[in-house]
Amino acid sequence: MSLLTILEYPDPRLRIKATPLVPADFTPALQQQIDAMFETMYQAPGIGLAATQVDYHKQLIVMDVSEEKDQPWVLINPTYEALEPTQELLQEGCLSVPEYYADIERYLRIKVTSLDRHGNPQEFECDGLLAHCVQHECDHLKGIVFVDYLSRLKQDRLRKKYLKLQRA
Ligand code: GNR
Ligand code: NI
Repeated sequence: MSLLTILEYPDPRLRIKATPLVPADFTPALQQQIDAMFETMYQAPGIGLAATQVDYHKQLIVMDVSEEKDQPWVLINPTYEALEPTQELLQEGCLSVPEYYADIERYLRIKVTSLDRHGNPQEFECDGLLAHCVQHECDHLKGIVFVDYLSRLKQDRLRKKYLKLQRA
């Protein structure tokens, strides 16, 4: 087992923008990084983990939204587009903001384009929780945390609360 440390809000490293992976990045070391991210995500437990959260600033996401936790997904250099303008509210949590939940509005249906763990192109359409999760993880790669969508007042309270918890 090699568990990685998950950065916690308001750690400034969560604001670093991830860079795309290039063909030369597809090494055994990358496969080890992906496996370590899955172990970390399953152990947490979470349904997704972006590389940014483990202080690795490349465009890499691991996800598994299945009940049985037997459908690992790897998204590398992901992009998405909305399939319709409809947005929906869904309660989100984040491993980098432990034990805090908020309703966040995101596209209901999206088309995702990315590479898989071997660098092969993959494309899929999704909705509901999976679509929310992809948008949440893609935000992490851009340095965005879901609490950024909340009011300034709520963000100020959260920042203070988590700084205090981390000092303790
Ligand atoms: O485990 C997680 N659950 C979740 C629920 C709703 C929307 C998004 C998520 S992602 C989150 C794990 C995490 O922090 N990923 O970055
Ligand atoms: Ni998150």
